[in-house]
Amino acid sequence: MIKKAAVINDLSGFGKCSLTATIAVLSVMGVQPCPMPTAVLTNQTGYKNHYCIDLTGELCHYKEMWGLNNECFDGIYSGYIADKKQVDIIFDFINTFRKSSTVVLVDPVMGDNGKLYSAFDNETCKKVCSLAKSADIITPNLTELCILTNTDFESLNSHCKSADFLERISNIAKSAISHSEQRIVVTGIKKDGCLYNGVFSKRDCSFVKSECHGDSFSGTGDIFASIVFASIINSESLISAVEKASSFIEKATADTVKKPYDRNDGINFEKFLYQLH
Ligand code: PXL
Repeated sequence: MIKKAAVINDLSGFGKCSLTATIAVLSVMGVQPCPMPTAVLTNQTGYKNHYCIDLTGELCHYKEMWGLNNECFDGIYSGYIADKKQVDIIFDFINTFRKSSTVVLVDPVMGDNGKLYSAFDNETCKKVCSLAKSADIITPNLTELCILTNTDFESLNSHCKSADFLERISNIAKSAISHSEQRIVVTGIKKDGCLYNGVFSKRDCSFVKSECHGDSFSGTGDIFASIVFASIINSESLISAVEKASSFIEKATADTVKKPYDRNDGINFEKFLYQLH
């Protein structure tokens, strides 16, 4: 039987993020994605113009119908939340479908580069932070780690040239672990022209280093989290999952910056997907 995962995220027409990324990555990695769309957008919200069809009122039908059909999932992935009211629905969904073997990954999508995404306010962030606590794995970027831990991003990032920058991040990440089995992957840490991804559990901590190409692009966090998620469902170790995700992003961003680009359009990941097979 093919492994199945519920993927709770938005569908954006442009930006190569959210479901567009997750469906592609999971499929090529042999995991069936079962999408539960939180919203349908013309574009991700970083573009100058976008229109969002919020699906909060429809989400309850997924639990109901999938429950009636006796569906079950090897993994549940939650990403972009279009309204704070969605968090309670997602909690309920997870509580209904989670078994001891289900991998629950929460990507606490809230912001990047020290700023909240345009549709987010403090109330929504609080709800996303509460959802993150219940996950087996969370994949915040540095901005989101700061929100999760009430850390000031600017003051943390002002140490980015210091020898102890990664150690500071380790201490903060460890403080964000909400239960003994939870693991945290902190993505997209920029230091000395390189990119680091940190992997943390109660006992262990390590960093995977890669080359940094260009800006912080739309969708890279979603592609990264999707590769980690599918790898874990496929019984790989977390560190090898992060190495795989990190080298994939490195290749696709290196290819993207060869030509003029707009960070909002995301990265050339399609042509490398076959390598995840
Ligand atoms: O990749 C994160 C993301 C997902 N979905 C939407 C977004 C963003 C980031 O801007 O706007 C709609």
